[in-house]
Amino acid sequence: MLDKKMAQALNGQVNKELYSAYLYMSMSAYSNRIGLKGFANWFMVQYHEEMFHAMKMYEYIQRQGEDVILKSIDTPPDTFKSPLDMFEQTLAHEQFITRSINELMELAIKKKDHATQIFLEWYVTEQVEEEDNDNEMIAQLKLIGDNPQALLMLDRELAARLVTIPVDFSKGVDQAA
Ligand code: OFO
Repeated sequence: MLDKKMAQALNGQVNKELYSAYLYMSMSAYSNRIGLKGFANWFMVQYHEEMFHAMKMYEYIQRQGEDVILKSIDTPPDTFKSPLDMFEQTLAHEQFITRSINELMELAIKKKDHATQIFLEWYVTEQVEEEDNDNEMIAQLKLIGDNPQALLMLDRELAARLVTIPVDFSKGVDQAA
């Protein structure tokens, strides 16, 4: 059973996760356009992870007997100044998502909704990992600076990023196998 306000807030988060997916798909398209296929792969993997975040919440809302109400998704930016700019925008977006997850958790605590608190813990942990990944990428790109050879080496490394998304959305990405 979900409180109506909680269900509405979770539905709002589904929309934010879908926007995240859309944003990273746009970054993937831009990376491909400027010849950085490894970055394009990194962001496409991120797109799949975000779709998983949205679907995990979608599944939880329904499992708690509430309706999923989909709203329109905002248009993401389609050009970026540089790979560093993409990752700085990614980090800023993830910090916004972290604040949003924290607000959901605060609402669940206020409503004494223990099931939703336990459910949201997965997202709290996930956000720490996401921000850490982005900070690492920003640090590496700052070290690379204007060195195209080093950028191409990083691009090759990012081409190897893989993801396995479980069909059972109640699981985590790392539990897919
Ligand atoms: Fe990137 O964690 Fe969901 O949005």
